[in-house]
Amino acid sequence: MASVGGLEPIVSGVLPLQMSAMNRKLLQTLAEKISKQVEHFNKKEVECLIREYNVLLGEPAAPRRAAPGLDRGKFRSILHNIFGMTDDMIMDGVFRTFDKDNDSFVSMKEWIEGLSVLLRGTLDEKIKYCFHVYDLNGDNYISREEMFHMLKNSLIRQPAEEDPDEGIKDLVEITLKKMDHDHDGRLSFGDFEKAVNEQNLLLEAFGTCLPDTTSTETFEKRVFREQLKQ
Ligand SMILES: [Ca+2]
Ligand SMILES: [Ca+2]
Repeated sequence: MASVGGLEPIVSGVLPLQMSAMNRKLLQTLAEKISKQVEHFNKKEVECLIREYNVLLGEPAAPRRAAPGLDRGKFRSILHNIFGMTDDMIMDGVFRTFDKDNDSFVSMKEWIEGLSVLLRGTLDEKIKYCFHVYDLNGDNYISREEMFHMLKNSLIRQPAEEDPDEGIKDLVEITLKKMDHDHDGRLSFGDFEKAVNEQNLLLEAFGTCLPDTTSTETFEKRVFREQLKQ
């Protein structure tokens, strides 16, 4: 079997073990239930995503006690290794956005819901997702300070620049001018939505939080390959 990005041998080795841990019938029932609640994936695809989730989750630390989900560290390494994300602040935002019930773990359902936006979301769904990632303190606004932190984090510093913070402050003001439609000095969801609809490139204005086409295709090809075989 050809190795896809070095992941194939690990996945093949773990999969039978995981399958015995979760009864096949149970898996199908669960996949059916989730596929009715989550957009963009059919039942077979949900089944593949559940298997992938179990592989990523790994062996439970205590026997017979299943982990409540992917913790922040595990989730961040997935974002980095599979979807090529590099920015810690943004990855924390993605974690917070996936973890809808805010229990510090990404559950199976939260994993599939999040991926439905990441891999196949409509523009509207992606606007909601990105806004949530960028609203670092969860107060429903992207503030000047939040923009400053994210832009500072994502920009490569020019060594010749005397005061790099000044350049970023300028960039924040330029961005606000472009996106702050109601002129209150911060971005509401309405501001963000309007700006991105007018200019789609602004969707990831404050840092990469969506996978590029290549990593999306690679992930789908690998994870859904079981389905293609059947
Ligand atoms: Ca959760
Ligand atoms: Ca905020």
